Amino acid sequence: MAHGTIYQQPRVAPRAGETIVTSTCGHNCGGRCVVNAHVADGRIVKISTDPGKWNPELPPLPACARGVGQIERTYHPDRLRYPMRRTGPRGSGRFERITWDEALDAVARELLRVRAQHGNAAILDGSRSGSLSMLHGRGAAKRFLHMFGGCTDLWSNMSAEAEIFAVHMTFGAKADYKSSGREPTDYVNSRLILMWGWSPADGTFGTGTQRYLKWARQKGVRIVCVDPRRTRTSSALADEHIFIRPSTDAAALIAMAYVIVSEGLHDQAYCDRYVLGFDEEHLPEGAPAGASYRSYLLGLNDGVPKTPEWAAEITGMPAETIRRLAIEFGTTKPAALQCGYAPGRTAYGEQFHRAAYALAAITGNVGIVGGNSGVSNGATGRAGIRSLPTGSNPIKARVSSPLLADLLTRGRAGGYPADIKLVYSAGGDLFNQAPNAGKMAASLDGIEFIVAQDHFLTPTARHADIVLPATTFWERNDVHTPWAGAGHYAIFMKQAIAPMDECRNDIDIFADLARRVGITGYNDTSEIDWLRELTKDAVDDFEAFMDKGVARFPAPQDAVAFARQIRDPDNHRFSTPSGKIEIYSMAMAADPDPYGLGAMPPIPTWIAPVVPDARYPLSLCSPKSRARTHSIHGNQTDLARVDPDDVWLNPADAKARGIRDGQKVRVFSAHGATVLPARVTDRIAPGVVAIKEGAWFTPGDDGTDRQGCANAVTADRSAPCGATTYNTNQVEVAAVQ
Ligand SMILES: Nc1nc2c(c(=O)[nH]1)N[C@H]1C(S)=C(S)[C@@H](COP(=O)(O)OP(=O)(O)OC[C@H]3O[C@@H](n4cnc5c(=O)[nH]c(N)nc54)[C@H](O)[C@@H]3O)O[C@H]1N2
Ligand SMILES: Nc1nc2c(c(=O)[nH]1)N[C@H]1C(S)=C(S)[C@@H](COP(=O)(O)OP(=O)(O)OC[C@H]3O[C@@H](n4cnc5c(=O)[nH]c(N)nc54)[C@H](O)[C@@H]3O)O[C@H]1N2
Ligand SMILES: [Mo]
Repeated sequence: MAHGTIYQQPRVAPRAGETIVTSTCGHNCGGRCVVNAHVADGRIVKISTDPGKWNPELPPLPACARGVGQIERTYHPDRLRYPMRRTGPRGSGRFERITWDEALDAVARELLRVRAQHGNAAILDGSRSGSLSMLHGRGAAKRFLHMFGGCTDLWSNMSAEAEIFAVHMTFGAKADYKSSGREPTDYVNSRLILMWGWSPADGTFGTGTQRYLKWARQKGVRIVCVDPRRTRTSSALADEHIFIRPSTDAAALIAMAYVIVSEGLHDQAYCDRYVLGFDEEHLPEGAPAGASYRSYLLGLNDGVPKTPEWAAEITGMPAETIRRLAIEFGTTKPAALQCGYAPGRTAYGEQFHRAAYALAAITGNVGIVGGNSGVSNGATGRAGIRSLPTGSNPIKARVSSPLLADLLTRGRAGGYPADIKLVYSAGGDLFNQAPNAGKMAASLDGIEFIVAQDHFLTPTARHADIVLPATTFWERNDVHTPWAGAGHYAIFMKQAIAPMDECRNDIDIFADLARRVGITGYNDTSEIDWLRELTKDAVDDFEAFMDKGVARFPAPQDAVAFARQIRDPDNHRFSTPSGKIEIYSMAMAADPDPYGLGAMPPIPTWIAPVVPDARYPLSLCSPKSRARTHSIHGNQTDLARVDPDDVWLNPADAKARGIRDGQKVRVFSAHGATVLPARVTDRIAPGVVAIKEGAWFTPGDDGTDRQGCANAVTADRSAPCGATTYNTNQVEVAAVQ
């Protein structure tokens, strides 16, 4: 395993009396930046970041407004400071202060009672991605619940399950989506970059990604963006922007493949050697005639050739644009398709990613310098750094994450594996971040006990019976690795201040609970010993790492994933059943419905995601806000100014509804409603609206949300692969009188 070189990134000079402590945001943000606390008299008085100059070999790791906003967050007047017990109805926000002993006794008692009366499956792990660092992350809750005998799990990844699934089916079981893309250092080697539903300048996707893209652009790489919104990334970098309706991307990619194949622009030699299922000559034994992708594209079975005209109807992209883009992608070598996760957070999200990888494969762009698989993560992975071991869950009750509201509403009567009686939420805000918040809030009557461990009285914590105040990352030591699996470095998150008031580390809270419920061996190791242990395969000089803050590891041998499989296929097979890139997935053919969530065809296929409904004519997408990491920072008025909440509406759609820019509007769907200002802009495609995800669900007496929470209107629907479907939702918008 590669060992690191320890660095101190450049720092802003401290003022007299200040010490500087290096850390990084522990939250589920796509960046992993240097965030320095200037500490004086035990208080963070300022946050600075890496002022280093651009150097592609040793890139600076500068923080954004959210990193700087950590000071407003840490000392926010609403911080939870002591344990509390609910005194009013659920959701009323009425609580009273209690002692840690009272709180932990109550939680332990309820855990034991629910386990005895209903079994472990009645306990739901509601923890999520609030903290993803190696020690004080989500693993603390999992480890506890697993040792307690297990719990029901929301198994699917809320961000990227469609990509995770599609990577496994296409590139093989051993391919990790985090390292199935390419290092940003390779962007400059492309001749064309096609950014598809990917805007790292809005939704950070690797620290420095935007800077590397700019570098590529300066070196003459052409950049085209396909997105329902003209994003900040697109405005800054793209030679061309193409609008598309959300949740229709597979159709556009399939039509591009049709053009490339019918014009003979595909790389037949590459397909013959590396690809399964492109044409009839390369199908596995037993596959029915006509099962190849080529046959599907040409409409040999269903009589529907997947022409640009066919896709134009579905996507709103002009047929001529699809044709031109396809020819450009098919004739420019190397060309890199860079996808975000968002188009996969749709009703058939797996088809989007599979169609994207297929396009990259038939043009011979997978595994070559300057090309890309379609995945926008890096090629590094975690460089051998591990997180707190959680053990495995003895209970096999698993539910697809977007179905949470339905699980809580219907339980076993609805075909789910359990009736949930207790929800343990440590570092998650699921009642806000999972879809259909209104249904969620209405589903809690049957739940006997909710524990929330957090920093604030979030929309989730408001519903809890017991609220426990946790430390923030400033109040403990930890280690973190890059979110996007690129850049081969790690940051030591050094403790800057003492725990605030009565706040405690999650792992210590669970250790106390473990003692109370009779678990032994939950944690016998000190914080620093854990961190030394978890990093030992990557970091030689742990003391220096603690002291200086950044460890850089050697770059992976190949900057582009799957380079070995392409260079030396005899010795390096893809880990698919056939050993090739599977446009035709043998695993999917053998088991089309592995999760009981709907059947999936073995080749990328367009499946219409919604039945048109005249009451809800607008397609909603809910991208990331620059002022938040999901719901985190949602209560910070200063930071909110960076990216105010609003609903983007095309001028034509606004005019048809008599809506002016800045006017308050009601956005509603079959599932609920929210109110927020309209932003009338030609930066969004006609027929599409966008609300930035993560605003705090704040329903009024009529159930209408007051603060622009996207999940007030989203459906609790799962894709067949388990993916969330935030970007497949139909709504209507009306002016508020
Ligand atoms: N500022 C900020 N950055 C973040 C996060 C955050 O909370 N805040 N969270 C991080 C996390 S956990 C994740 S998973 C990633 C998310 O990463 P992504 O999923 O890549 O990010 P999104 O912002 O959801 O969407 C990216 C772009 O896709 C567009 N889009 C939405 N729906 C569709 C569609 O159906 N088709 C097409 N073609 N485009 C579509 C949006 O307009 C947006 O510009 O971001 C990470 N970065
Ligand atoms: N409409 C819509 N909804 C979405 C998305 C979308 O695109 N559209 N994107 C989805 C995505 S990509 C994701 S990843 C999920 C994220 O969903 P979550 O992981 O539930 O969201 P966060 O808002 O990050 O919530 C984390 C909570 O953890 C708390 N927290 C942070 N650090 C700590 C800690 O150290 N200890 C404890 N105990 N608590 C801590 C925070 O205060 C916050 O309340 O949201 C999803 N929701
Ligand atoms: Mo995510």
